[in-house]
Amino acid sequence: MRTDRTFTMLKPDSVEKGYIGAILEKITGAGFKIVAMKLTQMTQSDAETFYAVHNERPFFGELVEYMTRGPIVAAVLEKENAVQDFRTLIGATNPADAAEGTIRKMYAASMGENAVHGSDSDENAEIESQFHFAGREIF
Ligand code: IDP
Ligand code: MG
Repeated sequence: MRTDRTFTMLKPDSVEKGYIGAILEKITGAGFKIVAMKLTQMTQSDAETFYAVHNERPFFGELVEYMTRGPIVAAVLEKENAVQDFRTLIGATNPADAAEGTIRKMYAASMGENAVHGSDSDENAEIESQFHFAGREIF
């Protein structure tokens, strides 16, 4: 299992607020190389599948509605120790708890609308990348 790739989404709130450029600048400035990227919109079924691990949680309906309400930027990122370093760069799930200078601290509004996704393991990075991209779209 490779350890130098992770998967991210700039969530609908980031796109709506015009933060795509600023967030990508933070990501590349932190040493991540973009090896796949697109603007896309998740369907209800896409979001239910992508977040299936959370389907028993009370916020699941809200999460699916949020993630499908507009376009997202999906991307695969490459860097040594990618998963862990990217989670550090984005900060805690709740922006109120996120460290100063992290993407969620800078750009997220709330626990629900928290600007950006980052895979939580090498295995999920691979699964999530393949969910959004064909092999020939990852460079
Ligand atoms: P993560 O994105 O930091 O890995 P997870 O616990 O995997 O956090 O939750 C997935 C997503 O579900 C979060 O990024 C956030 O958008 C949403 N979420 C998590 N907890 C809550 C909550 O308590 N209320 C509303 N939305 C939540
Ligand atoms: Mg998670």
